Amino acid sequence: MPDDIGCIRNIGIVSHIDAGKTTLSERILYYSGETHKMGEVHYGQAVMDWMPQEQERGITITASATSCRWGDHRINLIDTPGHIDFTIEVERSVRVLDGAVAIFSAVEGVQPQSELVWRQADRYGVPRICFLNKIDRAGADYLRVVQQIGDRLKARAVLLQLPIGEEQAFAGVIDLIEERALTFAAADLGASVVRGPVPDGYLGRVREARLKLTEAAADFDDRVMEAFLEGEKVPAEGLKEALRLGTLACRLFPVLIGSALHNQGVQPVLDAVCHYLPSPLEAPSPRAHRPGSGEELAVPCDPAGPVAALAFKVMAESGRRLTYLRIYRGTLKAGSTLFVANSGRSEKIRHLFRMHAHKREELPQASAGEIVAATGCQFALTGDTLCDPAAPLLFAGVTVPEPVVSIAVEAKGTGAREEFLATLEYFQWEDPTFRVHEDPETGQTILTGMGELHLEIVLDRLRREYGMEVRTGRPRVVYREAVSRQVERREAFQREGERRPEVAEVVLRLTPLPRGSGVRLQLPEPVAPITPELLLAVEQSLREGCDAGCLTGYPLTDLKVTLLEIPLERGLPLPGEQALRAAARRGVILAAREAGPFLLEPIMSLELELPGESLGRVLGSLQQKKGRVEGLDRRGELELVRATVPLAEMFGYMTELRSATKGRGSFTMEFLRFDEAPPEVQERFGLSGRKG
Ligand SMILES: Nc1nc2c(ncn2[C@@H]2O[C@H](COP(=O)(O)OP(=O)(O)OP(=O)(O)O)[C@@H](O)[C@H]2O)c(=O)[nH]1
Ligand SMILES: [Mg+2]
Repeated sequence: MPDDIGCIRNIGIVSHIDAGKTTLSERILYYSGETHKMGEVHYGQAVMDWMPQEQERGITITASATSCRWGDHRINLIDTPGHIDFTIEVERSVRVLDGAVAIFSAVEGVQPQSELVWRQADRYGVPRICFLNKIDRAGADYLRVVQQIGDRLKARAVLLQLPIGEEQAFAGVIDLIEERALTFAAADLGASVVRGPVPDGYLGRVREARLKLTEAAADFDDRVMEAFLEGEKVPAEGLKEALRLGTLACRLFPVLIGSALHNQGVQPVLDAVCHYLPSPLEAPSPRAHRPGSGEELAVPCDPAGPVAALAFKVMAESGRRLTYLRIYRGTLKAGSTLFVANSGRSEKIRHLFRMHAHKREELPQASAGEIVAATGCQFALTGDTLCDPAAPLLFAGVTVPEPVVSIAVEAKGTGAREEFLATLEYFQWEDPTFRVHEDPETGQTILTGMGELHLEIVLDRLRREYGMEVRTGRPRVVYREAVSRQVERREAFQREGERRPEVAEVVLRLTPLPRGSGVRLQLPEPVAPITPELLLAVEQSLREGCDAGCLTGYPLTDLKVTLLEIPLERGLPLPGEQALRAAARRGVILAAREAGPFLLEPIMSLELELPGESLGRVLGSLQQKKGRVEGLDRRGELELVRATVPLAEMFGYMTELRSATKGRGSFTMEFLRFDEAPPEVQERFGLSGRKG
C-alpha cells in the first residue's frame, strides 16, 4: 500500500568515525521489526555494514539505504560512513535527505569530522536531531557535549532528556517534556520501554532543565512565550509543537541521550525522528532549471505531476547498475522511460525496489517523496536528473570533493588488461571521487581517490570481488598545472579532405586566474555559418585540452580560455567538426606551454587530537613537513591542533602519529586548496616554477 507522504521520513545518520551510527541503525532495524537479530559491528555482523571490507575493519565504507516502519510512519534511512575518505557518501546522502540524526560520542564530543558533516548538512539546510551516544562509557559528559555543539558548531542544542545514572551506572533517561522516566528492559534487548515516574533526587534537575527547554521553545510560539514569562507550566503538546517549528527552521537542534550498544535510548530517537523531522511535504521544494535556459522553478512534492528524480548513488552488480533515486515529483512506474537531462539520453526503468537491510521489496511504482532503487539505467550517474521526457528539468547535482591521491597499477597476467579496465569502469560508476586514467608517458593505469584508505579498499575489492591480481606503485600526490602569464595563439589544423586539404583554425587567449578559480571558458555568440552545436563541440575540446594538461599530464586549472575567433576563409567551405575540435584541443595545450606553466600541489587542512605529552614531538614533525599551525586548543585531556600541510608530506602519517602518541593520537585531513609546489617538485617535472 502506498504510504501517506506526510508520514514518510527520509533521514540520514551522520557523525565522526566510530560514534555509533551503524550500531544505532542496527537497533532501529531490530526494534522496528525489520531484522530479527541484532548485528554487532565489532563481531562483523552488522547488516548495514555488509561489505567484507567493512566487516573486517569494523568501519562503514559505503552508505547503506534501508527502510522500516515506526508506528504510522515509514522511515527511509541511510547509514553513512564517518571516515573522511568516503565523504562523498555523506555528501550525496544529505543532498537527497529531508532530515538527519547527528551522533556525538558523549566522551569524545564534537570531533573534527562531526564539524565537517554538520557543515555538509548546513549547506543543504537539513534539519537535525542530535543523539549523544556512549553515555555508558567512563568519561562521558553530556553537558560538555551540549556546550561544544554551541561553541564549535554555533548551533542551539536543546536537551530533551537527562540521563539516569552516569557512566557504568547509566540506567535510562528522563523525558523532560513528559516528565517521566524511560528504562529499557535488558531481558529483551531493550525492546520493551518501561515508563515510570521521575526518580527521587532528580526532581530539581528536571524542573531546571525543563525550564531551559521551555525558554528555547518560547522563541517559536507566542503562547509558550507568554506562559514562560508568567512562570506557568507549559503542557507537553505545546512544547513539542514549538520545538518542532524551531527544528524545521534549523534554528534549534533537539538532543537525546543514550547508549546504542547497550540498547538504551533508541526508541525515543525514532519517536523524535517522526515528530521533529520533516516529511517530504514539509521539506523546502527543491529548485531546478529547464535545460538550455536559465529559467528556474521550484518543484513541489506532487505525486500527480510529471516525474522528476535525482540519481544519488549507483551500485554496479556484475556489470549491471542499481541506481538509487530520490523522487521529487510525480509517480514513477516500473517499465517507464525517463530522460536523463544531464546527458540528453533516455533510460528505461525495468524494476523498482524499496531497499531493506537484507532484502529488496519490488514495487510496481513509487511516488514523490520516496527513495527507491531502480534497475535498467545505463547512463545516469550520481547527481543526474531523471525526468519525464515531456517535462525536462535539471536539479543541482552533487558537489564532488577533490580526489588528490593517486597510485599506478598494472594487472598481472597477460590478457587481463581489458577485463581490468572494464572493472575499473564499474567502480567509476559507483564513485565520483574515484577516477582512472592512463599515464601517456608510461602507459600505466593511474587510479585517483580521496586518500590511502580509499585506494586500498578499491584494490582489495579488485582482488576479492573480481579475482584480479595487481601490481601497485606507491601512493602519489595529484598535482595541477597553472599558467603564469597571458598569451594569445592562432592554431591551425590541417587534414586531408576528399578533394583538397581541410583547414580549421582557432584563435585563443589564455589568462591566469587567482587560486581556486578553476577553469573558465568564454566563447563568442554563434553567428552563421557557425552553429551553436559546432561551438558546443569546440567548447568540449577546449575543456579536454585543459584536462590533458600541457606538459606533465596533470590538468590545467585557474585559467580562463577565451575563444576569440574561428577565422573563416571567404569562398571556402566551413571546416568540419573533427578538424575544429583538433585545432581547439591542441591550441589550448600549445598556448599553455608558452604561458609559463608551473605546478600546483594539494594543501590539506589537518586536525589532530593527541595527549599533551606528545605535543612537542608532533609539532616538531609538522614543522619539518612544512606544516603551518593555525590553532591550538584543549579538549578535556587532549590537545587539539589545527594546521595546514602539503599532502605530499603526509603519506604514512597514521603510522608515524601512532608511534609518536603511543596510539592515542588521531587525525583527519581534508583537501583545502592547491598552492604552488616547491622548486624541487617543479624541477622533477622539468618546470621552473612561476618565476621561470
Ligand atoms: N560503550 C559503547 N560503545 C559503543 C556504543 N555505540 C557503539 N559503540 C561501539 O563503538 C564502535 C563503533 O561503532 P559503529 O556503530 O561502527 O560506529 P560508526 O559511527 O558506524 O562508525 P563508521 O561507520 O566507521 O564511521 C563499535 O565497536 C561499537 O560497538 C555505545 O553506546 N557504548
Ligand atoms: Mg558505520
